[in-house]
Amino acid sequence: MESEPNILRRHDLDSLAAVERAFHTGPLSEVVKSAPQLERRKGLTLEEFEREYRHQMRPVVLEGFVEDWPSVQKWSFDHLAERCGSVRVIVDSYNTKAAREATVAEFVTMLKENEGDGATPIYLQEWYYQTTAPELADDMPEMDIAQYDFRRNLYGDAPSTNHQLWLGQKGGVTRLHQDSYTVDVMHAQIVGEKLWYVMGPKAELRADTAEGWKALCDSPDTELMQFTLKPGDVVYLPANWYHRIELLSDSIGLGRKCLDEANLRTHIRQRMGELLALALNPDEVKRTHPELFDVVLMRSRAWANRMNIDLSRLRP
Ligand SMILES: O=C(O)CCC(=O)C(=O)O
Repeated sequence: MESEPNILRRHDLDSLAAVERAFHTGPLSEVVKSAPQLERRKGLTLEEFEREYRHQMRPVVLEGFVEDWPSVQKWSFDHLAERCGSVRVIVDSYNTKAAREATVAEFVTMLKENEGDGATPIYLQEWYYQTTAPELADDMPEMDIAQYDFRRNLYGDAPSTNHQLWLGQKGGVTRLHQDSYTVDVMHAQIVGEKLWYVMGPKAELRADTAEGWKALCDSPDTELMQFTLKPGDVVYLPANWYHRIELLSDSIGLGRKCLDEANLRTHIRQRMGELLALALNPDEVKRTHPELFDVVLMRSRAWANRMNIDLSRLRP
């Protein structure tokens, strides 16, 4: 298997660490400080959103778009502990060494005990709350701008992984990545503030050297921008935009993914590609992506389930 030439797209731990390091030291760390702000629009109608942003594949922050959501009005960590304290979640799931299971109530206690200098921020990333705490959905009503999501046509109405809650402490970071399977990102900020850095889908890093980073910073294809997402704001990022997030305060956000029908073919090809690699080339996949193997297997099982595919049979 050939290695991916664009380091930004690699998933091995060394490449992920190199990219994260570049936000703290070297050419990129200087450039991000003065990166242009992503456009912000207030009072955008559905028609304007579709015409000026979605159909042009232009990212935008919709300021105050969900400011009247009950979650934005009343949620806090304590509120969630009272409401669904016994629900089990995986805390720090993006860090294989730190990942651990806890209840929501235990997680909130952990946050309170993890204060002070030198404490590593705790982050509950990608909580698929729809299966374990579906009642929370009432506080985050569906957005009209997300109705184009084609996943419902593909997978039906069963609770899916395209709504995720992200709860974490000031200083928490989600490293630079693109979302899998060519889905658009819509992220609503519920509590606190997050700083986002984004880069366009053509951003490319060929070498983890000062020259490599300088070339990335100088290229017009990189389209580096920043913005702060505040309670009630929603960001729309078309598929394949890179994003890195830093929590400026304790924060709760809702990640809402949307599959644009225009990306259907690519979406299916990527899902099938993953399945075929697992089925036909498992040893090599395990060798080249040890940290991803189990995740991909789990995702593929969930996908087969959603597609009503019975994995114990060869014929329908
Ligand atoms: O808020 C975060 O930390 C990450 C969110 C994200 O990557 C997403 O919604 O796609």
